[in-house]
Amino acid sequence: MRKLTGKKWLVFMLLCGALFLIGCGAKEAVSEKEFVEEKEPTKEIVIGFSQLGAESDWRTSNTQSMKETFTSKKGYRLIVEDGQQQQSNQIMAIRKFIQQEVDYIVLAPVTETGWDTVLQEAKDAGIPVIIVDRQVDVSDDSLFTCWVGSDFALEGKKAAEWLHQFALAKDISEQEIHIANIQGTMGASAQIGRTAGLEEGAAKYGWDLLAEISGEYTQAKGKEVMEALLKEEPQINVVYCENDNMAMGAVEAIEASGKEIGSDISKGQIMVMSFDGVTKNIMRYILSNKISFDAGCNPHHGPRVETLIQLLEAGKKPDKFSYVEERIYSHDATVPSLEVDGNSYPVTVVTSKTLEEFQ
Ligand code: GYE
Repeated sequence: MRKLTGKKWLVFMLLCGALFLIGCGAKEAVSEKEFVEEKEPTKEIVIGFSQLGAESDWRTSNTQSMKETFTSKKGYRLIVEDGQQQQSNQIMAIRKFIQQEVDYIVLAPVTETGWDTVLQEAKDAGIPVIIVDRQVDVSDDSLFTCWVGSDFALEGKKAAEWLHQFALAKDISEQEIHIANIQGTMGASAQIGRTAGLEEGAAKYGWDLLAEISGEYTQAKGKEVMEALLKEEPQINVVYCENDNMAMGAVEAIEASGKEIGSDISKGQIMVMSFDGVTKNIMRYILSNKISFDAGCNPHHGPRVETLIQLLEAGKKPDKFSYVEERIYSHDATVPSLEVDGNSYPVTVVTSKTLEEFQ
């Protein structure tokens, strides 16, 4: 190699210095980029939601609440699968979520039993499962992480207690009460709890519980069942519907039959009782006494599920069961409040003002 001398040496040194400075600058630019990347939310949370169906207004609000909560803006990816009221569809959806390696599975189960195998598969895959709305009846509680929803047995007890208090206040003897129960999907927690409340009340107070038939939580089926009941059991004076869509169907059938709807059962009216109280439309039914009593059932579980997921993300252990608070609605103030299991529950009388709270 030739030796560098004089001017050439100086040029060489200046070049080295310049390269060194460029090098530093480049290094600084890289570390700045790394810093920015570190600060951005890196992990998208993928949630597979197996919704049981789209059978009612309650269900529509429930799905909407999940969609509104788990947005991409907040770093979530929500995959919704509609089970169309078939457990087999829900089992397929859960298996698909496992294959997709989602971070969480949220399950709104159609019925309580039959989940052991597929939940074991999710557990083996290490995916936490959050149950929402209805419950699962599994041999091992560790097959799901936690549950959030309503106390359906309490809702049923509230309805029965209201009917008892109403009859007392109106001087109607318990034996004069002839009830038809339009039940929800058989084996669903909401059906089991609400039916239990009514049956307990009938046994305790001596009501005539004429018929119990499932209307599968839909308006069409509720109407069909009511049409048949009106022919078979003409003495019915109370219809206990286990959700509002079936109640709307029953109302249609009663109106078409020429019978009168209302709470004056001693004057031959048929009184409709129901559950959910989610929409403005239903509040109108209560206002006009087409539905005289409605045990509210809260469908807005999205933010509750988010809280549970955030707790799990933070490495914390949420409560296994979280129950939601709910209201009671009535057409009038005959029964201003209810006592159930030692607790007192106020009854909201629906007015045009109440309507403003609903969509
Ligand atoms: O009452 C009914 C829906 O499980 C609480 O399911 C839910 C019930 C709700 O179809 O409208």
